[in-house]
Amino acid sequence: MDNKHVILVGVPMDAGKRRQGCRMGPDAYRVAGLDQALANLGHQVSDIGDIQPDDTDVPEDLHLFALPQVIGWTKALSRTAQNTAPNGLPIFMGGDHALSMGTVAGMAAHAQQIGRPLFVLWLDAHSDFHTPDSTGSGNLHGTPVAYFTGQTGFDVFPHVAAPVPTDRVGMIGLRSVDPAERARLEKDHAMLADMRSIDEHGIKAPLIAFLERVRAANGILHVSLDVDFLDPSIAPAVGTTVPGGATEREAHLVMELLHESGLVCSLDLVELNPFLDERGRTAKLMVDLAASLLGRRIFDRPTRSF
Ligand code: 6HN
Ligand code: MN
Ligand code: MN
Ligand code: MN
Repeated sequence: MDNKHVILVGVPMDAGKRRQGCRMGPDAYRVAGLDQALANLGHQVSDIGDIQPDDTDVPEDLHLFALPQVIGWTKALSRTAQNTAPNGLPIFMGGDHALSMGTVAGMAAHAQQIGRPLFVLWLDAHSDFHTPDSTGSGNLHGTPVAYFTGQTGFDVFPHVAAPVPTDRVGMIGLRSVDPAERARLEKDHAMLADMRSIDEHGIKAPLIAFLERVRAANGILHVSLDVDFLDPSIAPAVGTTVPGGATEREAHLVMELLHESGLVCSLDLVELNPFLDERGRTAKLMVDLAASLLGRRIFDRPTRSF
């Protein structure tokens, strides 16, 4: 097995939406034993602690929740991704999904440095493809994909040095996409696998097709895992639950196939709200999924009671 240097980055970010609690995510992953689960697989694991947002003098915006804070986080996270990626595989322990503005922008800059294209796998009930103009909620966790693919409307945000073309984004698990996002997605060409198509054809086929494209382009792959990708019955600790999500085995299969691909360079674990959890079950499931992505095999899963 290939041993990696895994770099855990705590991102206690709650600025991407009004409902608070995701700031407790990094500590929930630590309490649930993420570092030990990955070390048990033979990896070298470093936890660099929690990072903080940069200061910024951008003014508040009436329509957008906590805009200055999100911009400060985006700057700090882009820099952290670029600084950690050359030394290992960063896992960003969120924190809400607005953190992916910074992590993906930074990973894309890193990919450009090493001369390989970055691809992004978005595992989420939502497409998070709003712009600051189209968002109805004003919650910026609904906008990261539009930001890092270089859509217009992000003028006050840090410039994205290496936007990820939309056709290098794959989305699996979709079941709640707003009309403005849908219009934009139909115009652009992300690889989309909604839950209807997963019910009909399974979750393996679209993932394998996407991974083949990454491999053919000699790309590297950033994975962004939103807790609400999972069905709320197995992962209640998220503020934006949508019924009809991925089952435990579907999610593990995705992670196992990602491990076998050898293409993953970085991972976001986002939207865990420990305030909404039941005896840590969601945090533990997310740790188990990260372990599958890093090579834990099916027979080595722990027996667990709640
Ligand atoms: N997430 N489309 C909704 C909105 O408020 O823009 C929900 C966004 C959910 C965000 O999944 O990270
Ligand atoms: Mn999301
Ligand atoms: Mn979501
Ligand atoms: Mn038994």
